[in-house]
Amino acid sequence: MKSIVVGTAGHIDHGKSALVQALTGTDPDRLKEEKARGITIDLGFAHAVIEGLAVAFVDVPGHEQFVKNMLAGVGGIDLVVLVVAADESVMPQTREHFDICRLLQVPVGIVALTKSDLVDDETLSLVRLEVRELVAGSFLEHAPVVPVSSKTGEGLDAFRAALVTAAAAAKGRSADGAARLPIDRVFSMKGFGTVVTGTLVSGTVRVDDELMLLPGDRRAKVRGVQVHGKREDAALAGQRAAVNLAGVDVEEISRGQNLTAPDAAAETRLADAVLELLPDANPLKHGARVRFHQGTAEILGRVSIVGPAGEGSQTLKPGAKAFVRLRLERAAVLSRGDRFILRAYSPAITIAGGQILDPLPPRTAVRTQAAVGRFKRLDPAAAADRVDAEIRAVAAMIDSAGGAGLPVAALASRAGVEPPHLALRVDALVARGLAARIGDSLVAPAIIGRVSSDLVALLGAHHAAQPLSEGLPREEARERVLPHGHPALFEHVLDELGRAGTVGGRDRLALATHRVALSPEEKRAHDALEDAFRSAGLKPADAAAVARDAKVPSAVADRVIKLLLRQKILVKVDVLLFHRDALDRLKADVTALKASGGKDARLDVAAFKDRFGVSRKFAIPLLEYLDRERVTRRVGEARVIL
Ligand SMILES: Nc1nc2c(ncn2[C@@H]2O[C@H](COP(=O)(O)OP(=O)(O)OP(=O)(O)O)[C@@H](O)[C@H]2O)c(=O)[nH]1
Ligand SMILES: [Mg+2]
Repeated sequence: MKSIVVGTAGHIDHGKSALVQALTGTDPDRLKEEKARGITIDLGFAHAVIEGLAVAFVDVPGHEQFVKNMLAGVGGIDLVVLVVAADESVMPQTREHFDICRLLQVPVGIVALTKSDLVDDETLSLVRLEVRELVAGSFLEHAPVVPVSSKTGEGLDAFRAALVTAAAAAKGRSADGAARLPIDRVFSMKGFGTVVTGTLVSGTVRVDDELMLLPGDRRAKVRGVQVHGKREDAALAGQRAAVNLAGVDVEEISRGQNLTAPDAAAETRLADAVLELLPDANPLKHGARVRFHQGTAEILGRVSIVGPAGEGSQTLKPGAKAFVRLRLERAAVLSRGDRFILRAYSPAITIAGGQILDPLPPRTAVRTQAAVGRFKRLDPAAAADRVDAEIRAVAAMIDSAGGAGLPVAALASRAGVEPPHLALRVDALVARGLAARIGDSLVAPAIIGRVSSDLVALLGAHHAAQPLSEGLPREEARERVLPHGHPALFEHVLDELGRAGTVGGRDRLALATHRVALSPEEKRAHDALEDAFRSAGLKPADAAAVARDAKVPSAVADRVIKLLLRQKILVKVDVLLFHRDALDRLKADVTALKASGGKDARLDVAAFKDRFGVSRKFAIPLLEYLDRERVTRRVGEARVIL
């Protein structure tokens, strides 16, 4: 059965609740205070099946003090019934509620001229005219205007027929999206525990799902689901659902929070958006404090107008559209594409509405021309279609992510891409040259090019400054060209440069063209020192003495010895330096001892001293070296040859 969520809207006392009751048999006013005062205060809910269509009604209060409750109800509706009492016609909250629905882009609606039993035909025609004037040029321009009396029942059949026809035009919500349910009520039910209700604006909620409560980052498991008062295995987008949760107490949840799939939306206090100021609102100043309404949440915040500071840029004119950055005083749960309403801080009247462009924007300045450029890329109004809009926006997010990259998961939570489309969008971004996939992230090709050329320049500079060094330590190179970047990006760039034959090396990176360049003096020192150490064998030479004998200045000797060590021609054992060949021979000789000495070949310090002609002072570090090299293993005072 097709189902739809229908919201009422309209001025106080115009007959919204009475109409819902007439259609469903349920009085949506459930609070004691509502009964006593004869008005709706908070949201009311009722449902009915009308000509095979399952209709869930969200009845809202008309009182100007309770517009915030109205806003909590209207967020997820598919169709609005704008209620205008025939005996009063269009009143202030008729306009305000209508503006809100228009700004939230409620797709379709119908107008009910209620209390038709109280007026004559002439008055009815007059009210009709006033309504037509109000809705001219809007989504309700061609909406049916149906006179009804909840008292006599007159017009109700025509109203039901109009509702079913209009519902056919309401586009369904996507059950493929990530599950998101802005919570409008929380209560505890005996025998069940915590229950939250709300309109499932996208995705599917199934029994046993592990979901998140945001803000707050709490996990909750779905124990049961009810739709229209019946137990179900799942609730789908576009349905009102009651969800029984395990693992959370009622006290921990409140209206305004969201029940979502992991990665469905971002928890954020900063959001970039496009805003439309109502024609009859006051001018909106840069930095103005406002009430931000999204889903079922109301959060105080400030609005920054985007663009270079200049004449007129400090204030937004009534009726104007602008890019803005919202700075919220508490966390909201947002994704790209979410619609929201702004009300003035005081008096609390509706002044604007808009759409989120980026719920996790980079913390860069917004009063610049560069910021305007970024917003234009995020703005769906500039795109050919929805797919194009998503790709342009994600590309802008990738660019501003720089070397850190944009995690693929952010395409869903931040860019609002539906999970089944993630892989397609990634492919399209790569195919269009807008992104490269690096591990779990997307990185702008320009960044890869930048890191690559920075690394080549850095290595060039290093070789020029230190011609004796074979290269720059890998970690140091990464720190210098990509301090906060994605680690896989550096490896990717190195791979590319390696494959192209530009850069080589493992622990130390060098340009392929680099050769350790020795000056004639260094070359002479290199040969002299190497010869001296080679002929010293296992009697380690004193570096300073060798340098002195070869007439090499000590600064040059230091440099050249470091080079010999890096080249692994010299090896440091403890504080002693040996030529590599001497140590290799030692290892071979000790191993050969085993061949001649049988299975249980042992070597003690005294035997070692005799055999290799070294003093005790050098024997011990050398034996320990052999242990480390796994040629021998120490057993008590002796060594077993392995
Ligand atoms: N004569 C007549 N009275 C009606 C009709 N519909 C509603 N009323 C009366 O109008 C009053 C207000 O009706 P509600 O349905 O509570 O109005 P509402 O729009 O829900 O008001 P709020 O929720 O407070 O904004 C009640 O006394 C109803 O009995 C109607 O069709 N004919
Ligand atoms: Mg009411």
